[in-house]
Amino acid sequence: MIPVQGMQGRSAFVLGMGLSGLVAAQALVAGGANVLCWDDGEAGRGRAEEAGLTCIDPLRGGLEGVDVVVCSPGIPHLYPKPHPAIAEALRLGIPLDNDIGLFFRSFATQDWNSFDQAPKVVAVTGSNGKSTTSALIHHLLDVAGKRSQLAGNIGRGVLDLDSAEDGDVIVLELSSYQTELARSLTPDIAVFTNLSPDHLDRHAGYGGYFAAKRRLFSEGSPDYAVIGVDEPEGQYLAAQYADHVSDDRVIRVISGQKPKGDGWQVAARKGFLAESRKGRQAASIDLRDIPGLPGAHNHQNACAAYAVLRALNVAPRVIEEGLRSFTGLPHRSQLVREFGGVRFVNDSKATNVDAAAKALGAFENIRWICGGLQKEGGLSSLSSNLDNVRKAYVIGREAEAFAMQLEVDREVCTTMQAAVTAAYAQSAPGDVVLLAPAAASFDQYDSFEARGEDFMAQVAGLVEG
Ligand code: UMA
Repeated sequence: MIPVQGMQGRSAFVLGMGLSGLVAAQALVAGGANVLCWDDGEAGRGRAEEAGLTCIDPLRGGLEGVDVVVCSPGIPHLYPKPHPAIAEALRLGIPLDNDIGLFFRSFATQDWNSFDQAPKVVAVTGSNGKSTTSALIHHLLDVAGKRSQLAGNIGRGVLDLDSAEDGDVIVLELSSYQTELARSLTPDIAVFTNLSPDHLDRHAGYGGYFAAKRRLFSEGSPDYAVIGVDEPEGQYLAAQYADHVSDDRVIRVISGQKPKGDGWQVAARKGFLAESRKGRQAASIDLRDIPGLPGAHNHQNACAAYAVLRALNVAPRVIEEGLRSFTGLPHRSQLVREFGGVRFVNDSKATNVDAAAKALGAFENIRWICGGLQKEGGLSSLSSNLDNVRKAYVIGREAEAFAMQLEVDREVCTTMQAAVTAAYAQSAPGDVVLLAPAAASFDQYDSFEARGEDFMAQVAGLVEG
């Protein structure tokens, strides 16, 4: 745990006792703060009390005399409207922060004076590919023999990290909820993967969503900015950050095009990664047969992670070795099994149309398991991605209505078991049974993870039965 600095004898109120809030409260206590907490759920308050923390209702005097309110990322701090406790804190003029802000102010310690190499922080944001890129950077650092730790939106509160040792690299995945609120955001290397609409209600629209992510670059002026420039927002960010076209502090990540000009660039094109610097090709890697990184979207993730490692002076051949041994993350293009010449791939994390489209572009001869709780915007934008689909097997409580919108051969299965059984029974060697729902899981499951686990259990049942 990283004790929070600068709060000795001061008082903090932590809102939300989930993964980030609970450890933030404990880290504040470890730093000598007087801490009060709250969670709207009984289970959250129970967790706090079990950890020896004091819960008090913020709307019944709990915020009196408080120096800072630390808000968990899932709790709206501004849009669509502030949580009532935040509204009260704002009315009282109490500063707001989150665990990310506390982390950046507490990470460096006196011990660093004796280190040969100061620890560094790599922070990754963007709409898609954040988790894979962050996990891949962590893996590549490991292969390169550099000690690293991974936390943030990937499922571990940042203050839960161990204090850094000489030469450590910390890799943080940061969501827009987290970057928007942090009062301190000073990574050494900042990464922006790409931008597409998500969480718009929490940021009052697309501009607010981009502005939240942009703070990672504008607040702390990182030494290196690795920026996906496939969308105008990435191009704008790079152009704002760079002093001139060939400014080496910016590494541009490009998809589907060759690098152009003098700037430092890493491009993914036709399954190859190419690094170009000062107008010359510096390295090239064939990504096509790397099982842990299938598809153009994963090649973009590979380029971003490669760029970070290059900024840390790791040689291309060491990075290539690491890319080849990366096994991917659970529920994201995860190769579950190959059985009777048929591959089973779990991309349960494809909870929206954009992510499902990317998964559909990564494979051929697809038996596509899709459906669930549909998101805004319908499925029409998927129509250009259905060329590789042999047939869709639709799950979910509203499977029939979902299936009606698909312009492809389809079968209403409703349950995962029926879908996996039918897809396998109708498949031929070379086919891929792909779970990429293009919908949230909450109509049938507690989470996308539970849905992916069910898919894997049904596949195991087929193989064993
Ligand atoms: N709560 C309230 N009042 C509310 C809402 C929630 O009291 O109005 C309480 C809940 O009862 C619960 C706690 O707040 O006890 C949950 O807090 P939280 O939703 O902020 O979740 P944490 O468990 O702290 O997890 C958070 C991130 N969650 C969200 O951003 C929603 C996790 O990202 C992250 O891994 C974790 O911190 C550690 O940093 C998850 C996520 O879904 C994976 N992220 C979103 C995404 O990827 O799309 C952004």
